[in-house]
Amino acid sequence: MALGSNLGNCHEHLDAAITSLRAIHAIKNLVESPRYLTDPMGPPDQPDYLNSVCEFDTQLSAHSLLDELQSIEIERGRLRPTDAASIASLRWQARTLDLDILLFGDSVIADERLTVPHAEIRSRSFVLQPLFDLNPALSIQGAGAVAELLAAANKLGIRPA
Ligand code: A4P
Ligand code: MG
Repeated sequence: MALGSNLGNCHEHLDAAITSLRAIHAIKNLVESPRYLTDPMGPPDQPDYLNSVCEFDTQLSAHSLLDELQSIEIERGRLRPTDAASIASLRWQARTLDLDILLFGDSVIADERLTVPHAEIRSRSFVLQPLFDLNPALSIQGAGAVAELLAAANKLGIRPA
């Protein structure tokens, strides 16, 4: 799972997300990667991001996990518009907390709510680096070894937080 924040007290948003995830009974053995400060991808007139990833065991389905992640985002003040115009204008804009499912075991999911593995996982060094930190031997279904993807990705703009 990926965590990202670039509005308000970013460490506090990530800490709160980790605490909320640990409080869910169906989530066990959660480990967070180191955190990184990263240049914003998307509109440049926004603060740098604080990014990390975490892994855990869960009995939740991927869709139930997404429900949990979205309610944690809303608890931390994330605006989630429902009309198409606002969704389009807020895409990749600054946010208090963004929680994405990167991988769900070896599952491949493609429906109207979920794309797993995450559609952008192979090119984003701000998720590849912390994934590599947690598990250097990790391989992504359909994309290959994280170590190789990271070597090929542009690592500019990523520094330890
Ligand atoms: N969705 C589909 N697949 C997934 C998944 N694997 N995990 C759907 C989570 N959600 C998934 O997401 C929009 C919809 O994607 C959800 O309703 C869900 O059903 P969202 O979180 O509401 O919107 P978003 O995050 O603004 O959109 P998007 O396009 O997913 O943005 P990204 O890809 O999350 O990028 N720069 C840096 N340095 N670090 C960042 O973390 N993040 C973003 C956001 C932009 N720039 C960044 C960073
Ligand atoms: Mg998201």
